[in-house]
Amino acid sequence: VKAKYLKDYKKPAYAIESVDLLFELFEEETFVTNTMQIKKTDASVNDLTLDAVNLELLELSLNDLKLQESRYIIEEEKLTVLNVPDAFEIKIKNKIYPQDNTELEGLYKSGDIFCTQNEPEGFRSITPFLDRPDIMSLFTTTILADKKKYPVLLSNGNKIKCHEDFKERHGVTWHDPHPKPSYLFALVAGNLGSISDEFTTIQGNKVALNIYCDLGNEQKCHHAMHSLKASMKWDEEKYGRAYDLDIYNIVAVDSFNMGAMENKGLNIFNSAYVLADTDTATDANFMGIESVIAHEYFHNWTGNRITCRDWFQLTLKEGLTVFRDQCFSADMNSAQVQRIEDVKALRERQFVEDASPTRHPIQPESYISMNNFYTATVYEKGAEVIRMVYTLLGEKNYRQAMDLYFETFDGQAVTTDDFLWAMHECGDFDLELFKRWYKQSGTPRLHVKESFENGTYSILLTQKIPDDVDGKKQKPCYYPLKMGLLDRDGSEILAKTLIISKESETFVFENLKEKPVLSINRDFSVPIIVEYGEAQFAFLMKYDTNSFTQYEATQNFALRTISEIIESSAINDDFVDAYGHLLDLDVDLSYKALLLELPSVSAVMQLQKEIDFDAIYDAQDKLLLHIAQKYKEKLLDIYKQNHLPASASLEAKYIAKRAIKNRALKILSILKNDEVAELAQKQYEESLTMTDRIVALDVLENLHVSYAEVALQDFYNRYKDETLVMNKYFAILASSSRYDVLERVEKLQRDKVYDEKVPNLVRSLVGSFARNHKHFHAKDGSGYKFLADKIIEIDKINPQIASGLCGAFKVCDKMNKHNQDLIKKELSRVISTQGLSKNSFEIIDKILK
Ligand code: B3K
Ligand code: ZN
Repeated sequence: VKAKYLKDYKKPAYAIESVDLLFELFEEETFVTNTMQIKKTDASVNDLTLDAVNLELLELSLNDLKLQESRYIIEEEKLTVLNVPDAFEIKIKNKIYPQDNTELEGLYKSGDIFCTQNEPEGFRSITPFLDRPDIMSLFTTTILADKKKYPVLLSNGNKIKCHEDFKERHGVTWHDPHPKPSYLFALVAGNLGSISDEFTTIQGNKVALNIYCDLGNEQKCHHAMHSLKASMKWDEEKYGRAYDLDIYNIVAVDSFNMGAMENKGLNIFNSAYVLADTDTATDANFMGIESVIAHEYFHNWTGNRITCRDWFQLTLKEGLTVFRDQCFSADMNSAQVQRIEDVKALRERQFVEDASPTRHPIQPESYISMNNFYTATVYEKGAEVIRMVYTLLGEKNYRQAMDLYFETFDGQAVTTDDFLWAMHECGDFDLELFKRWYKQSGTPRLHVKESFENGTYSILLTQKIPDDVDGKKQKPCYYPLKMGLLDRDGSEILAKTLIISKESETFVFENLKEKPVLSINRDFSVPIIVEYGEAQFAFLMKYDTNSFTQYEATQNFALRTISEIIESSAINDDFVDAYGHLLDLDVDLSYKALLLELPSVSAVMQLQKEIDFDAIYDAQDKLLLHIAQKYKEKLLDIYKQNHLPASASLEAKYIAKRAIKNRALKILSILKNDEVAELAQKQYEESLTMTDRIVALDVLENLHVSYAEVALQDFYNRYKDETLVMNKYFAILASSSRYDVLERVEKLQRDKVYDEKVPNLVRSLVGSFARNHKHFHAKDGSGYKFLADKIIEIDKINPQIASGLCGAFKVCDKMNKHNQDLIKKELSRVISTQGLSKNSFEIIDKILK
């Protein structure tokens, strides 16, 4: 297994100016004919080496002359044509088997639909090519297929021709006028339903919008369509970027390795991010669709028009596009809730990754399988880095800098340095120091020491930078730190953005009557961990004017309280009182629902040197029980006030009512009494939305065995034909706290709804179990053995999904010796499996090192 390194980047020696593709789709095989116009860009080279995986070559000709076997070499993953002229046409015909492709990369079948996934390196398994993002070409694509089975034939760009002159078969030719890298190529063929709409761009161009799905699901596409139009408008308003083709197609398929893909003019989506109605999708699902639709649309400018020079630059398009979709969602919904949700997700996934043996900078230096680097770090931490640029520049300069970036690099494949150059042209920050965010891994910490004397308040801020994954020292970071000072009455004295650039620095605030209260890292302006000396959490929970740090104070106080319970089993009454105050707050109810949420197991785990899941669960339950007992009446009131009148409306007001009511129900469920069980059961039966139904089901599953049995059976019967809903069913059962979870998960794998070839189902059953710390980390090693067996099995089907599951073992070196030994035993067994993919190998190898 060989690694690739950023430092080895070389410019390509050829340009592929145009590509003409012919796909002849049949049930047993597909023929691909690829005609390319190629020019040398480096006169010193003689041979042309194309990327080609599992190549079954049928014809090869150069300038219309068939090539003798002595003129080319086929090696593993390469086709080399010897002694090529300076400019030439090459024509390759080969055969592939999409119906047998379970890796879901390249051309494959999802049910009866032909579709593609080419980022980062899937195109090479379709046809030989210079399959790298800095090769940008004009694509023309003809698809020929059975007329009845595949009435819809799609590719990138505009439809330029229909071929109707044969009996059972037909064809369509598409041409994309924008040069693009091969990873953005897409093809779809199927018998699909669709909905259509139209958008007129700011320049007055009419764009036809189509969303395709399985027949019968058309009515579930409207929210996606609405989100698409909102995204198009937002990008015009906020970034001055309009869409650039006459048609925008989205296709929803059930078998997809990730969320969605931004192929030029033909996005392909995991159906979970397109299909929704209130009977089958939760409020969170609706929001998820809005944000993924926006994300893929925004890629048209940040990713497609300006793409990455090489895959080490992935965060250039992903960090930036995540930042853009986060801002979009903040504008569409509640900005304060969005910020907290984004930070929560970052800490749950990225902070854990950043503290593990697979940690890497947002711009990694090497990889074995690029597919392993579509990570929370490259995406979410990458987005935080862009957010810091935005904060450093301010809205106006940031917009100018983005304009400069688009003007300068449109149509090119560039680097993160190019991006930062444009930002720096329009802003004033230390470019070289800031670049460390791209090259260093691990979550920086900031220690705060306060002092007050004679009216002068000072804070000594000391950076603590973790070593990199190989134990090498790393340097202090440069960032904008938003902070504020409050006086003892809770009114704000000042709000400021400090620039942090040194390892240690003191900031002084003069002429103060009394020692102020510090509110630090407001809006989470920098992705770090703050280490407080004596913090005024209870005060900030009451008075902080910044909604993020108010939330943060609550989380920190709760974390401190849980840690104390773990140590001494005593519950801090100050926290419980402060929590009681939150219950009375008159604030936006979806924000309040977040304030009332106690820290997750993962959040507590991140504080422990040696993770003790049992102790965490016990302490959490103890605190929650105390709160539920003490505030039972208030919580019941909150529940009742927001439960009725019932509504399935998706207006923010009703989403908020559902959020706060369901938070109250979940907290109350720790009481494990009949009153709460009956509330949940009634909610299950009367629910008008999936949001209410699924929360009730989850509560029942963990609260009342016999009520749960009835509800689960009802749910199964009602939704067994809706795979997307069945994902939720599997997830609830696999995340359950009941003692026999593993047994039930094993049984569910044999359920006729379950299919190991469909990534969503594997993620919701096996993936959810792997996140069920209580049972996954069972002392007898049964959870580890189960997952290891699954990884071996699934690796043969779909290496990307298997290597994703390996991530559950990342916490290995933080576990006690007993569990560490059990994990290592299982991972050693997996890594020595014959034919293990490089995807799984790379992750396990890092964990075992
Ligand atoms: N760019 C794709 C991700 C491709 C993942 C390949 N394993 C989706 C996105 O980020 O929009
Ligand atoms: Zn993306």
